[in-house]
Amino acid sequence: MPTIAAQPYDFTFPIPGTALIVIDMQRDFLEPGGFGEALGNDVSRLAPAVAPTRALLEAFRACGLPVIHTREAHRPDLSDCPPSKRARGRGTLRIGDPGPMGRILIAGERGSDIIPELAPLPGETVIDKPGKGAFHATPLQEVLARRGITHLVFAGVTTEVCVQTTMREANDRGYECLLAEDATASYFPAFRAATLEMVRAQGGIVGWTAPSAAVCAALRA
Ligand code: TIU
Repeated sequence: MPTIAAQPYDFTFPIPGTALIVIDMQRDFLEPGGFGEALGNDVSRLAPAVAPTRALLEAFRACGLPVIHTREAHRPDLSDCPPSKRARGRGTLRIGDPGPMGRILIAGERGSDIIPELAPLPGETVIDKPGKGAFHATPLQEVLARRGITHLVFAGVTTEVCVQTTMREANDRGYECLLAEDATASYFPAFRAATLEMVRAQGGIVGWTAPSAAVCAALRA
């Protein structure tokens, strides 16, 4: 089985049996005029994760391994958005409000699209999720079970919100999880760094971390 020089120790993964999961690389988080900016964030902070995520996509696709994309996106009638979530943040625009890229964080709107550089290919699974974690109220677990996936490599945004929540959900469900260090970003660089530390502390209590280049090299070998 291929092995990645990871922290806190080597990560060995099966082929097949490993999937890439790209969390919420949407206009709403990475481009001006979306949810991230409405919450008061500098969205340019997420840009460094794009090229490493693209490299991972290409490496997984080249090996014929599954790629799963998620989008944080609500139904147009907001029936899957708890009022508590909509009220939170007190942003200039709230979930469901019309913005420059359509309604904020609503499925089917332009802002909800995955950015063009990381667009899903036909046949790749795209999961819309109403929560921060990708397992909550979605078919993700069935999708992984059907494909015999036991190991997950994570990329996406933001590190300490949707990526970490999903990784913790996956860890509790028995998946072996690795977070690609440079393929994830936060509006708060210190939170990204802290999340990487938290994941791999205590002998990998949530999982492993490694640079995307190490993941790609293991896949090429
Ligand atoms: N606000 C923030 O950092 N993140 C989110 O609201 N969602 C995701 O992380 N995708």
